[in-house]
Amino acid sequence: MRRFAISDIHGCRRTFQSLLDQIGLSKADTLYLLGDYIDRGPESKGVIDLILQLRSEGHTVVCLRGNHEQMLLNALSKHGLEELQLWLSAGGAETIDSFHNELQTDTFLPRPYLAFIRQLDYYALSNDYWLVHAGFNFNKNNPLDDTESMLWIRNWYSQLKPSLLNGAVVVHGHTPTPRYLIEAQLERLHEFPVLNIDCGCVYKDRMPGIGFLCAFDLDNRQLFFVEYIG
Ligand SMILES: [Mn+2]
Repeated sequence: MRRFAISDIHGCRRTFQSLLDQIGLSKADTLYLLGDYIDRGPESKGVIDLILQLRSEGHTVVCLRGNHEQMLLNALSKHGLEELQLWLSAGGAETIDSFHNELQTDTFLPRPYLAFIRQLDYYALSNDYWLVHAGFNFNKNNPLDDTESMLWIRNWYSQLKPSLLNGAVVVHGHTPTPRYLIEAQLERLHEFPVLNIDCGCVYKDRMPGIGFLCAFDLDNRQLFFVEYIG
């Protein structure tokens, strides 16, 4: 029985599948997905299909909310042109493409996909880990009160208050980080209990060291990487 975390899949279904094959995910394992399933990459619909398929096969998959899922919900609920444009320009156009002509006039996305996105949690606590998309706002007395920061925050490490964690480690994504820096973070978890597992899968070739989807084995404290395969 192992626990894994993966973040920022961004429509890269084939890479996601390949990473699941590499870790040999079993039904006894728990898979934590830290948000940003959709946008930018080629198969946003396919990523959600794969998650729903894993669940229907009996896998335990805990899915958290990313800022990209929130942007989609904002575009739908606020009916503002600005919200819609913001989402489309942040990769939402590719998500719409992935649904081809399956968009619906009453719900926009077919119901199972919309229901999946609406039920996403902001964070998960699992024994010795705090799991979240972007990070936590440690300027709050209780960082677990600030859901907006959980989706969007960057550059928060200097505000970290390890005493609030009670020995837990924060695992997050959201900010693309070169593979060697992720590996370096793992090496010094005992002194700085935070690990960013977003290796910029969908941004391959934009920056050296990124373009990998990363899985973290929470129990064995081991990292797995698969290079973006389209
Ligand atoms: Mn994000």
